Amino acid sequence: MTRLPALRTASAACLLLALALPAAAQDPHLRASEPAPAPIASPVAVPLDAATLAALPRQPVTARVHDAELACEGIPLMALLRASGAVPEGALRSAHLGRYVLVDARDGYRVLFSLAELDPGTGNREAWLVDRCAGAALDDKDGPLRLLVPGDTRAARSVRQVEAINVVVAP
Ligand SMILES: Nc1nc2c(c(=O)[nH]1)N[C@H]1C(S)=C(S)[C@@H](COP(=O)(O)O)O[C@H]1N2
Ligand SMILES: [Mo]
Repeated sequence: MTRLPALRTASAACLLLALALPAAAQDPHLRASEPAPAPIASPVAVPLDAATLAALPRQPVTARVHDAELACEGIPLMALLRASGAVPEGALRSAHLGRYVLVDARDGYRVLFSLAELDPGTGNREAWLVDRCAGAALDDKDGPLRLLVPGDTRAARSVRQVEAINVVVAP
């Protein structure tokens, strides 16, 4: 029975220690201050100037528009979004899943894509910004820039006369 007082002292010491320790040290899921995520600018205008586009790798792409098969060349939209800094490299974190890509045309036509839909690691829907089809630069009716979305059943999002592309945080 001589060990009892010692035990009592030990448990009192444990209790004191537990009270003294900050919550973060007891619970690995709690931190004293969680780093606040940087706010995402919105809208972010994607540059469409010739120098920006020329710096990106061009590839051939085909798409069916109505009954015609268009053979064009251009750059993957996602490569442009990343290179211009509008979209970060790597896996999309939660805040970016609430963003969309708005494409405006000179004739007032506009379409949008969710960023997650376009992301190769998520929806993986291919969209291309093209400037040449059938071996020639696009004319004023279609170009000088046009979107192609080869995987869409209907070509309604293959925007002609692309004037602006913005990445927007959904309200
Ligand atoms: N700027 C612009 N782009 C547009 C449209 C439009 O009205 N304006 N129509 C869309 C639709 S509904 C289709 S089916 C295709 C038609 O492409 P085409 O004109 O090359 O046949 O373009 C798409 N892109
Ligand atoms: Mo259409």
